[in-house]
Amino acid sequence: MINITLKDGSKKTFEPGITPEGIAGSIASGLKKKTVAAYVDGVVYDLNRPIYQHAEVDLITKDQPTAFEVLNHSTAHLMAQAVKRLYPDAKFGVGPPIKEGFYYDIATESTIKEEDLEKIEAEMRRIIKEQIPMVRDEYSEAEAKRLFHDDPYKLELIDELEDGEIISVYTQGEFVDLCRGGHVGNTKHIKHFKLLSIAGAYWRGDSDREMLQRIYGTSWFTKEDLDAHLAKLEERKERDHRKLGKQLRIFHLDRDAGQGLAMWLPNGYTIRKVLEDYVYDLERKAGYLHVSTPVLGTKKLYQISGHFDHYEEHMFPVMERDGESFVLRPMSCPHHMIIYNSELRSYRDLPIRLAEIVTMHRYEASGALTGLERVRAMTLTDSHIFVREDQIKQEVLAAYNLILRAIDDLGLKIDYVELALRDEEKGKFHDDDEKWDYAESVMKALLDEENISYREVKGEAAFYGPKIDIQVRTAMDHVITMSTVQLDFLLPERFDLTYIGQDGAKHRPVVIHRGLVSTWERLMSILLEQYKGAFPLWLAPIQMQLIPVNSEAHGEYANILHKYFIDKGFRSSIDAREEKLGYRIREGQTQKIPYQLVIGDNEVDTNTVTYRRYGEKAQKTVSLDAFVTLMQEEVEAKTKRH
Ligand code: TSB
Ligand code: ZN
Repeated sequence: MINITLKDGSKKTFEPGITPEGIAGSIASGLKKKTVAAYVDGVVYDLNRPIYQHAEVDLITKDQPTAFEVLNHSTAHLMAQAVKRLYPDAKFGVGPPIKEGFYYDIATESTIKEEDLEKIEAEMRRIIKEQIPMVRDEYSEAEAKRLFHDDPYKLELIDELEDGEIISVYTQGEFVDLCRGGHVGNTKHIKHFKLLSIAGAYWRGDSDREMLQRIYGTSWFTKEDLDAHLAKLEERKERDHRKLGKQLRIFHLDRDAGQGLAMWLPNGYTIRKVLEDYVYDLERKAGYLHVSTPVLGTKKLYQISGHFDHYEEHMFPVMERDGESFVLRPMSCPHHMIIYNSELRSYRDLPIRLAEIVTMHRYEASGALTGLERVRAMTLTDSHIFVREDQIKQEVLAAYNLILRAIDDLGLKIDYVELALRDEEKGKFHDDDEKWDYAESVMKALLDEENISYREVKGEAAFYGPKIDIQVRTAMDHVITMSTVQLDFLLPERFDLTYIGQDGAKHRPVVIHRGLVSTWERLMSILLEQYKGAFPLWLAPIQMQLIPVNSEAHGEYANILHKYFIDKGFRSSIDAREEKLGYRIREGQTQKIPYQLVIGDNEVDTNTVTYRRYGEKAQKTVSLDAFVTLMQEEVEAKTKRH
């Protein structure tokens, strides 16, 4: 007999070979139904894996996160078996559970298409009905290699296992797979699943190796959970800025133009221009001085700054001409340091707040590129603020508050504030411990004093200093940085920045790097997702659309109105096509235009406008003047609607 100690400390004895399922069943039939697997001495055991030794057993029930992983991993195997039946030449890469489901990488001569997923699902349902057990066996390395002799992927994985590691192989009917395990024991336990999509994925994530076909899916314990998850995915897709950006003609990406090199379409550029004017004005009023510097700089400039020591992997390679070396800048700080140094500065001049809307280029791995959210060419609402030590606190706070003001005007929701610190990773950060400790302690003290709640994250700092990052959550549930305030004692030294103090001697200023509302690219992705494309009036690329009911009878008045609105500074458009009224209205709505003005006899006769606000049902008729005032007030109020 073996002694099993359960989580609550109770002990039971069983015949050797008892399974987690057997243990659960010996306690209560309800528990048996809920149990999916178990930790046996800390190792995840399949529901049907026999236990032969005295052990501590912690049953994994459906309500635990690990249970979801076990179920999804099992469903990946189920899918692989179905794929193998349908595509006998299929070989398999890796098939792990992921946050919301699973995937499996597949190599086959056939191209699996989106519409084939249903066929695979049907085969999976057949296998479930066959109630096939998932049986675990242990192999030596030599045996495992013999078993998988014609499967290069599995052989590579076996080669990478630590010496002496137990190699487990699962047999599921005619299907055999190398796997660490944690399975639900029998295909009959899988019920509510869906295959979602198919994408290309390099073997081992290495772009020099072959491309496999990756099928994503998700699997749940109840139909309600599955349905709720699918509804969430649907809503997420509707909110995804890549979809909205196409639908609303905001930006365009093209392989020939280059990955991650986005082009702004007329609608997108209109918004960008409004934002640029807004930021310029906001900063000017807050005492910032605007400058403009080139996208190209010498290699030397970035050697002085330390970018070549700590940031080279994010930079495009050096270009040579006439014996000189240049780089596309990944940041503007070095240029701003040089501008600071171009004049003699006195303590009375500080703080000096240099601001620039900076176009810069960064090498981001192609797999990381995401629509406008993560790109390779980007334009940042940047600033470098040069301060005396005694001004650090007030200027970091002023920068932070200006950021909050902009976020409020834009009507955006933030997820949390992060304090990004360095960690031990060599090479990623400059190595002056004293400077680091001081800069980090200044930032912490400041946040604490101001009662700003934040999460500390190690390893996410800039190479030159700690950052306060304002984080937002994307439709795809990624957390990304929007705004940032960074404290830097390094670059002032690297560029030998000085000012003349009250004492007549030279002193070193401190630099605060600040990104106001991210890059236009990332900001646009955030705006699109948070507004689901229905921009507030001040940002909307087209603010009003005039629709004459009949172009002959009402076209002229519509044209007069259109010109009048344009003159008043509004972005008006007119749709006088010979299409049905209802069709034109619906099309305007898919473009999420804030105001639609339908112009018929009544409007022409009484010099009025009849409008409908996007998202509202009722139409209103008002005088032209009243309408203009309403529009002006709404633009003025930005996102603070009355
Ligand atoms: C604030 N030198 C500082 C600057 O003075 C700097 O460049 N900081 S940064 O590296 O954190 O980048 C600033 C902001 O650019 C980030 O907070 C983020 O919002 C945005 N950003 C960074 N990388 C990308 C990218 N690949 N695509 C789009 N936006 C990006
Ligand atoms: Zn900077």
